[in-house]
Amino acid sequence: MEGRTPSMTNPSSPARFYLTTPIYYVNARPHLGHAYSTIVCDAIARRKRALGIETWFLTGTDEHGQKIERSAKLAGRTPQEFAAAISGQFRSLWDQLGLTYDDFIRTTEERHKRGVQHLFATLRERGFIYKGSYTGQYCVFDELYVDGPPGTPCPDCGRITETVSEENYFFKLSAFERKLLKFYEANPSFMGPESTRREVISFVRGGLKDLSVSRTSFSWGIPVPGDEKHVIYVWLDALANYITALGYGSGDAADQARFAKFWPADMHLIGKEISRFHCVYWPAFLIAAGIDPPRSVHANGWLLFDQGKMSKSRGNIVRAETVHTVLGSDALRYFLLREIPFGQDGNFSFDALVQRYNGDLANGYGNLVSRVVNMVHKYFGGVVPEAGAETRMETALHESAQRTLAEFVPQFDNLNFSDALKTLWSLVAETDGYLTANAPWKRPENRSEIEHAEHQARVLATAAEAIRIITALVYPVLPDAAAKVWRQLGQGEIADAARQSFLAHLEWGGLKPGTIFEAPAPLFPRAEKDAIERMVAMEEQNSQSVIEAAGSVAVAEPTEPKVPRSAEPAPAQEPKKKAERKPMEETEPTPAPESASTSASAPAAVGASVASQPATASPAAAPEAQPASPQVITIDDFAKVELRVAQVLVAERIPKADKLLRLEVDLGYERRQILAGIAQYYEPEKLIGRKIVIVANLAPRKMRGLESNGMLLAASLPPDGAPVLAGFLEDVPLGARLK
Ligand code: ME8
Repeated sequence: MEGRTPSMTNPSSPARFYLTTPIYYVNARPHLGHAYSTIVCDAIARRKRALGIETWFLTGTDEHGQKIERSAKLAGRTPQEFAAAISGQFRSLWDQLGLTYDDFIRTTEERHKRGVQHLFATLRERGFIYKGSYTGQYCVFDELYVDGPPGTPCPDCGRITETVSEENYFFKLSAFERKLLKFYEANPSFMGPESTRREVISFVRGGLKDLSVSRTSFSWGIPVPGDEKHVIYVWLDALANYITALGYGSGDAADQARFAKFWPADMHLIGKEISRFHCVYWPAFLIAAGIDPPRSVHANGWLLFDQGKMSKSRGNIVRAETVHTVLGSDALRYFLLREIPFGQDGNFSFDALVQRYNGDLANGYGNLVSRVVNMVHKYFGGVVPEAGAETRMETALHESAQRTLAEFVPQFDNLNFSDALKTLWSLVAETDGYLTANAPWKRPENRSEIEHAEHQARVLATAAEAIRIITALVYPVLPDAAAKVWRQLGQGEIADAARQSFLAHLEWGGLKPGTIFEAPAPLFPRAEKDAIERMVAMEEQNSQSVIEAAGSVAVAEPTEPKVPRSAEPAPAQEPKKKAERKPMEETEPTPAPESASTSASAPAAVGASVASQPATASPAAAPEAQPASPQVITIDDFAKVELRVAQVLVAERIPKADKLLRLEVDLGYERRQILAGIAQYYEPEKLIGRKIVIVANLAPRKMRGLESNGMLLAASLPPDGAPVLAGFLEDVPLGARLK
């Protein structure tokens, strides 16, 4: 099935749509950055399905490689256990947020392993993989080969690279330089945004070297078929998920049919930092294997928090669960899509989130729906009246709705979500203005009762129709709220409408007279000032908890309480940029808005902080038995021990001392020598660049004529006390004190 000749063209197929998120590393739990990419895909998938396009939306987790192997070791778990726990957290978060992925692939699954080995074997058979040797620098964090001498920092993350020297398999990437440039030229919409396109093209123009696609220095990966001491390079393994999930490499007829139907992918949505892998390596692998490249790769910008990319290693993360609990997942979706022009970096702050929520959702769309549904109930017993002939004002609103439709569709479909929502909210504002200008709740003295009833019918039926259009268009972004409004408008289940491709037939006039409205129900209870405080407190409390609830994987967290700075100070008053709220006309029957902080679904306020706890491992993670009668020390005794983070700069064996290594470590404020009895367990070159924990105030000692100024911290594993050095999942500054 993969033997088709690559067409090198970019035809779009309207009948089906295959889109994917990156598969996320399981070295750390999910945060808002991961949620962002997955939410964008969910919004696209929902719209495509509601247009009647057969859609396949894939997400999953990337579970192999040295980084995962090390994280698992630090947590005292096997890589399998560790990966399963974190992968489960991703999946359950996506379910909690109501994301409608069609498949969730884990790279540790058999179907994936089989497909990757098939791909590797195909590339080898076709002459694109050969054996050679590699000595050079490697960044374990980014799983990236880096040019330069030992000690070169990784160009992506700045961490010191490790020197690897291995016999490896190589992929002939150098053969693809011209082919790729021609491919990009022939397919101008292959990658976006423009900045990504320029960056990728200039990278390829700079020359492509053959790529090492196997490793022998660790084993947590997929073995090279027929040469099992090699594991396949984690990026070749990971990228292949997009085809193995469709059944590539399987002999099964149903799998083959699915692959033939959905490949090539219409869109790989990724974060901008992994464009090179997706726009250079991936199409090269595919073309080499005789498979069509994907139709497009689109990079989202970074979600920033505290001025930096939100990431576990910086420790500046916010969890999607927090926003979901306090404001609901629609609020999060709306904020991310409206606030950040797709493709650009954008700031996240609780303050901005609550402003958007109150301004656009509670006071905007939510208030408009509530006004109209209430008045249809009050004046027409909940039955949509006959609108009658349009006046100039109805024609204006009707034409605006048609203009909105015409503008929204290309904006959304070109991933310009922010402008699409801005366009739609102009119609929200216009409908609101139309209602206020026509004041159906007020009968002027010169208008008869019959005339007034006609006026009310025309205005309310027209406003309700505008709401129906708005709701249909916003459904991919606000699926929960749209479902509620659809019911209130007497349209039934929006999921059924989506299955019947309602977005393909959306036009003015669909709300029929005689339709029976359901009872009004609150959509977006106004967020009170404590909503921000609660979210900040939830994050603060979470950053201090040491045990991951979902997988009971022990992950040491920073011991300093982390209050996200940009959310500070939690405003004591209403958010500054409060959106205009229309004065409530005396007789307008709009119910008083509820407050988000008092809504039934919101939990009680969480305490602002919990006492700082020393990092402990779960029982399962502590392989050594507890001492029988632990000696108790006071906090003052503990405070005497100065534990600090240091980085290994030099590591070498000491002649005639087979257990000792001589290390030079950097504490940020000073460099010092330490002798450590770990030579039988650690290769010195593998320690260079590694961050460790040392006892910094230990009296100097002389060993073998050399002075040792400190001691390393390591777990001691039974039966023979093998040391495992203490380290961090997050990036921590040198010299940081452990308390
Ligand atoms: O790179 N802002 O996995 P990963 C926006 N396993 N998006 C963000 C983000 C942020 N602050 N943080 C993360 C990997 N993301 C590889 C991918 S694919 C074959 C293999 C999103 O866990 C963004 O989509 O580091 C980014 O590309 C992805 O998460 C990286 O996830």
